[in-house]
Amino acid sequence: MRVAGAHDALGSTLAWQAGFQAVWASSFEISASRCLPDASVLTMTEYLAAATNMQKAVGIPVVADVDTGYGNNLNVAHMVREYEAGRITAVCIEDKVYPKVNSFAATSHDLLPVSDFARRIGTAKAAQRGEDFYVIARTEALINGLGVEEALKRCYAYAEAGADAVLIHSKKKDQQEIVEFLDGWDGRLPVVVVPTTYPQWSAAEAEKHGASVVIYANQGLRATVQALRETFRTICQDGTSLGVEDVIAPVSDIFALQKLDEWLALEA
Ligand code: SPV
Ligand code: MG
Repeated sequence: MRVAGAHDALGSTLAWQAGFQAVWASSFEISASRCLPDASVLTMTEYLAAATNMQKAVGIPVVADVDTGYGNNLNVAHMVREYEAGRITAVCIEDKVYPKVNSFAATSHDLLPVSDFARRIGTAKAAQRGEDFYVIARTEALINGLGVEEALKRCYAYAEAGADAVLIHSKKKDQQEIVEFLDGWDGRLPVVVVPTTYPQWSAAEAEKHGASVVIYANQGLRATVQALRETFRTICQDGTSLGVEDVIAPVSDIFALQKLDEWLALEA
């Protein structure tokens, strides 16, 4: 399964139209859309509102990145109930200490003891009310430099605690430690990978090595930043939008994304 990161309904819709099978409600994207760091600054309510706006717009599942779960196990139970009530299909909780900072930030990434996070996963699973809600356990062991063995040990413990899938994250420039993880994994649960810093590793290769889900977590946001920057700079410099008209979407395209005809038909 291939998943694209987004932070709003528009990005989610474009990912869906492009053929992605799910949308990642990325904490990095959602916080960046407010020009705030991905550092547990926004509240659960704000992340939830973003995720539900995304889910309302698309016919594919939203997988919500819920960081560390926004506090202790009480917060995690509350979070699960709120996301489930918001019709979110899955949440992904990471084993870092709250407050967390984005995995690529040059700072410390302290982990909870494995038994504490396993209990947290158990709490999350016990809190869900229906059958169709999934909890992904994400280990930051490789981000913390603890190695593949520790990452495997943690993921087995999280599987034991009831996780529905595990996510293994790396900030290395190549996929080697992810491949080692996949080679060492016994396949008891699906594995999710996020090839941001090792883009040369294709989804097809990841799947061949046993990954079930590949998340392109932030490429949409980075494309948006680049496109807006170039467009605004050109218009500001030229004093006319003529130089960008051929490369920006026509207004009719925006009307189609808004489903304007369907809305107008309600009053026809
Ligand atoms: C996110 O997209 O918010 C993620 C993935 O958690 S990463 O930014 O790579 O940590
Ligand atoms: Mg995140």
